[in-house]
Amino acid sequence: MRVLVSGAAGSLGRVITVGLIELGHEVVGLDLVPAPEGATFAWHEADCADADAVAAVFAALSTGGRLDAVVHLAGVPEEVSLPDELTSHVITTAALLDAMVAHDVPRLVYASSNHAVGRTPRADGELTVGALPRADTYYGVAKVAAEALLQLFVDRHGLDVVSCRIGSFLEEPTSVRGLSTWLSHGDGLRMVEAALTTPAPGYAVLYGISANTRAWWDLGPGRALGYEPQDDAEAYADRVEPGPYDEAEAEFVGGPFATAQFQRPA
Ligand code: 15L
Repeated sequence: MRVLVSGAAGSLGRVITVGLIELGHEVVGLDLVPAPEGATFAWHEADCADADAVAAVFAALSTGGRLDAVVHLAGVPEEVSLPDELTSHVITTAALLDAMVAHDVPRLVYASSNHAVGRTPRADGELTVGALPRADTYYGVAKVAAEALLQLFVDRHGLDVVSCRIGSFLEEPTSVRGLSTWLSHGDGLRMVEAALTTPAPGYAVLYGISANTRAWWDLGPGRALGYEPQDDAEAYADRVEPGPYDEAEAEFVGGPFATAQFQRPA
């Protein structure tokens, strides 16, 4: 497949671009910043929040053959102001979707987040894709809105979209919560590859974590789309020290994002 990866220079992007190339896909990177040193694939520097800039990238790409999919990883990965969150996650998604419709690009894989449902109490039991939107931060609100926009474009234009509500994408888990929410680099790639290739998903949601012994999110929807995680955070449990916030972080799905330190005026 020929795949455009936004946020290609980010922590997810650096792993996913290289991994997709190793799997035999043709990757085009898109980011605000120049390609990392040594990158061997095509790269466009543009702000995904700038619809004209995104349209220009798609126009340039259309001369090089058909684009099969977009993997949208761009966006601030933390809590900032509400307007900045909406720009970073919703406006960027809109610009990419409009360009996809204009150029008949049929599929998008979205890096959504557990924080879209992060305010769900852990006491409610295992989190399934049926969980109602319940953001823990403005970051989470923006992810909810981006997911709604994606669903709208699936309904209006017949696109295929998989929203991956990612847990903690790290080389290894670093907290007690992470033993439940970890997504390994290898499984992150498996997740994106499944979301790119699963036949005709329409609009689908999965929880992006590894096969963690202590998981409290349902892996069934991902498995139904062909995502078979191979790693388990438990292998690192001995190295994870208990922290002062473990108890507070265990109350809600979103962990630290659901605690008072993140509360600020809108
Ligand atoms: C996310 O979505 C964030 O981008 C990241 O900073 C972590 O907070 C992660 O979720 C997590 O929940 O561990």
